[in-house]
Amino acid sequence: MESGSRKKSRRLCCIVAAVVLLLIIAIVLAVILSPKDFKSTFMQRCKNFNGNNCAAIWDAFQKAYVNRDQCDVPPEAYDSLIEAAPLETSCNRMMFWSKTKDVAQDLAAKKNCSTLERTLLGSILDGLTWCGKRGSNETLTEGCPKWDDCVKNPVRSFWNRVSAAFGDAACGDVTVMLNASIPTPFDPKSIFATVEVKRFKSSKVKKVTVVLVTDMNSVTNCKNKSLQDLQNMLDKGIIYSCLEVQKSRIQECISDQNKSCGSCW
Ligand code: DVN
Repeated sequence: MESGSRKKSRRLCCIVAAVVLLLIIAIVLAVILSPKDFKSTFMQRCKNFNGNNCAAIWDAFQKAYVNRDQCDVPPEAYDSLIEAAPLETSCNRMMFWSKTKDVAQDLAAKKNCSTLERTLLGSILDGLTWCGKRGSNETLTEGCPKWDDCVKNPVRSFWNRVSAAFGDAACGDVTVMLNASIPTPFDPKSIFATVEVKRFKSSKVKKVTVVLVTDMNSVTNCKNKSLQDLQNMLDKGIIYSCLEVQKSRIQECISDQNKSCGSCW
């Protein structure tokens, strides 16, 4: 015969197990963003950023891909979105990156350098997936083409289009964070190479500084052939420099409140 106290402890542990199970289910459901949640996430992020004309920005955004073939959404489809939400940038603080997303975003979040993902459109859509389909006015978040499934998919075309606008806006001293742990830090197939650096004009961009992030896995340095290709691609008149910077040093700098972005190297 079970004593009263043992019965109580059994009941308690069942309640705790049920609560934990419910919590796990809630977290899993929250992670799988439904179309309705996609729009509410879009609007919430827009409002959190500055809250200006979010409804108009949403309308311009979904017009690019709704009721269209999922592999027939060119970057130009987002032109009216760029008009509705022009990229806000400031000279001498713009930071581009390639294969260094985490450290670049960490630095931009804590210091006064700005990446595309810190602009209104970049911050709203970073990390999200979306598409439409013929015959429907819905925004889908499941069953959408993956990045490499087709070039003109809604997500890839969005990033190509906003990256073009970010490259066009480049001005003053520009930084690009590249990865010394890969043999070709300046990847000719990357968005930075195919879209952004082509738009650096010597009338606006005075200097490009490559911050080559090094760590114990580094396989190359500033003498890398692909970095010479980058330098040769630049407009005449744009000063080029390359700095090899330990990842640990950047991470220390991120935690140092008094240092600004550019003083981390
Ligand atoms: O300068 C930056 C920034 O301004 C951005 O607009 O473009 C530049 C970064 O793009 P990139 O030069 O192509 O650098 P990456 O690191 O090769 O790719 C950047 C991002 O594009 C990746 O982080 C992927 O985004 P995700 O999934 O991490 O949110 C995406 N991407 C690129 N190639 C991909 C891919 N995603 C999936 N498969 C691929 N093959």
